[in-house]
Amino acid sequence: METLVSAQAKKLILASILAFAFADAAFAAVRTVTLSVPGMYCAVCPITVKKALVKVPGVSKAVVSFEKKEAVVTFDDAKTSVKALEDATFEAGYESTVKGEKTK
Ligand SMILES: [Cu+2]
Repeated sequence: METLVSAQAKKLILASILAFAFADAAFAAVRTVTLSVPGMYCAVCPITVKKALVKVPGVSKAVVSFEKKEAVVTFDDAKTSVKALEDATFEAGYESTVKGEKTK
């Protein structure tokens, strides 16, 4: 009796894990975030930042503005993360933080 219950419980747990994994995959999508990059001090800086960002696998677009001191990055949520984008600019010499996200 007890083993039957626990077997059913296991099945239920497994089912919910699977459901969660599928739901997660369905939500993985293309996202556009704006990173604040305050350390850019001349017209060449955005080029360096852009190069660093587009090198990240999953990034499809990076528009870097020196005037606004920000980078608008479009990326595939399943392949990369905001953290990876921040790390990429940091490694290029520019600290960045998320300013906002564009939602459709
Ligand atoms: Cu510069």
